[in-house]
Amino acid sequence: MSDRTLENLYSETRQFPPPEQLAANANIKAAEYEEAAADRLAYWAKQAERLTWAKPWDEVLDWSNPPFAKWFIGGELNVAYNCVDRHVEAGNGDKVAIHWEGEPGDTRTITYADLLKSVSQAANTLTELGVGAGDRVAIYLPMIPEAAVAMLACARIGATHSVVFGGFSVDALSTRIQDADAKLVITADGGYRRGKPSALKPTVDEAVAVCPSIENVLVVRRTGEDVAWTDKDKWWHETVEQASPEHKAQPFDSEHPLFILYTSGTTGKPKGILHTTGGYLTQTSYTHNAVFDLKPETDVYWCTADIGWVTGHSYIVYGPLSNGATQVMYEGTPDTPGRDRFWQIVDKYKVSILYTAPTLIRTMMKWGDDIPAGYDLSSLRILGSVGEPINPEAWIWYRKNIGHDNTPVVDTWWQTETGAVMISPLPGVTASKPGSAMTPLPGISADVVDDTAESVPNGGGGFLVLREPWPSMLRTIWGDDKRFLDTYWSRFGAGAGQGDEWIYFAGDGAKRDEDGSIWLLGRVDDVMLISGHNISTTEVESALVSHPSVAESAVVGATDPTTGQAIVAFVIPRGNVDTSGEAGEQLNVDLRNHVAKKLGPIAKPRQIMLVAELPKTRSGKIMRRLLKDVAERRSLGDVTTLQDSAVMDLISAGMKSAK
Ligand code: 6R9
Repeated sequence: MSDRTLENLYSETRQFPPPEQLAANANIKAAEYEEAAADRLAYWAKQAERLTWAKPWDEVLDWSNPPFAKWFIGGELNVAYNCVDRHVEAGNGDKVAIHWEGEPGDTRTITYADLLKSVSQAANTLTELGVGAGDRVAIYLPMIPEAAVAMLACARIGATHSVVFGGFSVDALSTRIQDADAKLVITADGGYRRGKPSALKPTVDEAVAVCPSIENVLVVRRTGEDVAWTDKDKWWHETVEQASPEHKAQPFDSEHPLFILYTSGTTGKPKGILHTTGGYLTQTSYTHNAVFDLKPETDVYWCTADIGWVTGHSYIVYGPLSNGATQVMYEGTPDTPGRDRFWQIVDKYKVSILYTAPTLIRTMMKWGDDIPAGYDLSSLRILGSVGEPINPEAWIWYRKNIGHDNTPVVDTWWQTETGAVMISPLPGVTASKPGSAMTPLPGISADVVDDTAESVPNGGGGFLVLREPWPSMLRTIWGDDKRFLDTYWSRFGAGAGQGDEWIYFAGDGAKRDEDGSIWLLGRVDDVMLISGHNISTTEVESALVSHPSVAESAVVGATDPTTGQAIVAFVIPRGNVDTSGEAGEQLNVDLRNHVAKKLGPIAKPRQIMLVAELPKTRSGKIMRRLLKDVAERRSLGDVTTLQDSAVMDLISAGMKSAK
């Protein structure tokens, strides 16, 4: 982004207050914003008391060596004890922790007592395999309960886990193992995806061959397919399931490393984001309770994320389990065996809180309203969204078709780096606007600034920053403090040699509307510069999605001789739309005019490509960088984090035939 500010072109006036009953019984009321503003650290200290500490902390925050924060200094706790043991000790051992649904339709019901047994057994096995506090363990598993068990077993013995998406390549897995110098890999023979077994073990075998730090490989049997076997391999069922179920959790220091999670970003090698113990668990537990208004006695919660994404860490494992929630965990894809799988699961388990991603919501829009309409979704009371800006039309569709038009939608902004939700409506307090993440949570200080770190006025756009440290913030990039400083702290404030305030640069564009609500506008790197105007990809995409024929879109700025860059849009039509011949050409014209009408002529796309799919990461984020390569007719850059590589071949072929 080259200019001082980002254009604000999209206007949205719809607003939805919380249902009365929900507001009256909400876990968090409006007064908490003031309470936190009056004394932020006291507020966080109060939230930390949600957890069971073996030793109380002496000081809430040590910010004496910024930007290296320490939270709850001197405190000690065990994360697994907090997520499992204490619920059993409180008499909730028989409560269901996980309703697991395998893709082929097999199911498992896991109570907190079952979880305690498995986590203890796994902790004993890890110890026997020579893994101790501070050692790193790579986890490369499908969405099976053992993934959560493996993470908790590491936490229990103080080993630092590094979860890698099941299905990432040999190269992605081996570079992550090497960067963290991991001792053990926990994997499976495979998992089920799209109706077939999908092998994992061969990838691990190849990776381990180039990773001498790995001493053992623990293998869960999931698909039962044949696997090659080496002398490092141990079956999970022959070790963990035979181990003693007695294990006493030792407390660890509040700043003990809990996990590393790699984010790929747009350039350079993946960054190992490091999270620690007390602050991370405090904020994941607090936000899961506040943002989803969790009532652990009655709610059934379902987060559709993969465990390989930070959302799976914070909102499948640590947040919900620390709160004693009952949740659904699903192994497979949303279209197997049919496109109704999600709604069938919601209906079957009477899910009351659903947390998913805009990419899935837009896919469901594309598939058609009649699919969810065929199920009883009346159990749902709160809907969440995470991962990308949610276009206003997708937000409305979600609320109307999934949330029977009276369910709050919480659009939660956060990052791997922030560890937990930072900006979000509170479902019992906030009158939400479709497409806006609204305001920072109590205790969080977010701002939208221009390139001199001045707050933009209401109605203005710029960069999203965080002005105060928060409990679940990343502590550094694993093994690379300098890159930590350069990436997040050297853009603004003290880290950039200006003033003495340390300002965290999130890398996202944002605007603040006339009421002060925050709207996320996509990655700053993706902002388009059209005739001297900074235009966000998000606003143009939202304008396209507001056309009744469009389900999903991605726009990029492609080099243009007259305007510097011009907008090229890739559009997925809704299922019932005719795109053949003349109808397709007419749609193309209509869409370009529609955007110009909605946002002004400056935002009119130069070209629109109708496509069947868009390139996405495993966590469902659109990879605009690859579309830009196509739009500028270059060969494709790094495709290793792409969910489905065939998609790019189709799009490139379409572009070639498009003159
Ligand atoms: C949790 C997660 C972080 C980036 C972030 C932003 C985008 C996430 C969003 C959102 C708009 C939201 N993002 N949530 N943008 N509205 N509600 O996604 O972490 O995978 O590290 O990605 O995702 O661009 O900076 P991560």
